[in-house]
Amino acid sequence: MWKALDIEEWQERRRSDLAGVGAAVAAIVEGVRKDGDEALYRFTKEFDRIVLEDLAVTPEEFEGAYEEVEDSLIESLAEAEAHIRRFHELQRNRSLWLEEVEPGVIVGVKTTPLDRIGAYVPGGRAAYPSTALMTTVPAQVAGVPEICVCTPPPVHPLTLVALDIAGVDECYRVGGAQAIAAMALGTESIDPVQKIVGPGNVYVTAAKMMLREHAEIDFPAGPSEIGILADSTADPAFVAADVLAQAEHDPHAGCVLITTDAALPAKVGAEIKRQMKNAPRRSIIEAALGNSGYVVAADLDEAIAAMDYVAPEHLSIQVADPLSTLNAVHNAGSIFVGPYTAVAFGDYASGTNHVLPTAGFARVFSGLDVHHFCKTSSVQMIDREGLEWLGGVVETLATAEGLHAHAESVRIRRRKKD
Ligand code: HSO
Ligand code: ZN
Repeated sequence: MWKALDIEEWQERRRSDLAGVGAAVAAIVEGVRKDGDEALYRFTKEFDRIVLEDLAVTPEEFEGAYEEVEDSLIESLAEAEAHIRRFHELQRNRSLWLEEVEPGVIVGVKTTPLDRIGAYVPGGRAAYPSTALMTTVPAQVAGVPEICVCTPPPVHPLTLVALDIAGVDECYRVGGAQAIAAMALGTESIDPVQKIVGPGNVYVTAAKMMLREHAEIDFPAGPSEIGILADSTADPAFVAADVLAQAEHDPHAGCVLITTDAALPAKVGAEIKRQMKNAPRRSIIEAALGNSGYVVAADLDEAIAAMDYVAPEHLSIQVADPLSTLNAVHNAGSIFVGPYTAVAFGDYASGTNHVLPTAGFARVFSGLDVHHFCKTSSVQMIDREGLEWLGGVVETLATAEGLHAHAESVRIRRRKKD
């Protein structure tokens, strides 16, 4: 189970899982396009084995959810929400900045939130109130006025409490590829959104990628992964605990340990065995360990290069000098520095976002943040002085491109007497 890995093969496999569900997802998308709400009821019956009475969660259900959740849990959710809000507020751009870069030439950027976004909150195997917070709080901090949430039935009261704490009241009980299709294309009950964010299984991720011409997406965020960089100073019990915490998410989760210590993998393997004995989610863990293993590198540079190739969703650094390793790595969705920084802190409560690119996509995408919910417009403002300062350059370049009217649009202004 816990074995030496060929990381190229490993990565190849994570990508091909997505391609394998393309035809099934296309049929679901077509169903929603054709039949709207009726298709959502039909697919929910077929896939979730639930006969729905209606799609939208009512205000009474939001209110009633509090009665089913313990007070201490509500407090923990509220505290996590506050930390997530604080971290994301730190990312917010000024809504407008302008700077005079030459006399009479002012440039700047105006940031505007999107009008309506969709957040996918997984359900099924477990309730994910933490993901409800991670997807909606940054959108709120960005100033998005309409936030639409889809989550598979039965909707857990904890998810509703989390949404309520975040200040979101539009939620539909629909999951899977059909939820993504509904948010991208719109149905009788669900208005279409401009962008869809949030993690999901391979069906959800494939649907997001397929519907990009209708709604922009954050990035592929599929089954969870961890990469651990460790040397001989790492505690095998901590490493094993992080592996198991990732493995319990999903049978498709994947864990890679890359180490400079040839003796470490066996110690971690023994710890995994010991710690998983009484794990409640043992069968999921066992399946995920089938997609997991280790690589022994000659030195730390080689280990870092291999981890950059993996570009893991979560990177845990458990080496003697973790800050210099942090400096040296390039590709990871979220980075956990030092032996005490369990990935679970970022999953729930440090305030960083846990919606992150998987399957090597951290090479090109960043994790979810406030910027995903905004767009920017560049701004320029030229006065008479700037017209003289820069007008000649524009005229010369426009003439060189043979674009007479461009040059003239500047010349006509320069000729004008005040
Ligand atoms: N590790 C998951 C997030 C999560 N963990 C939710 C616990 N709950 C993907 O980053
Ligand atoms: Zn997790």
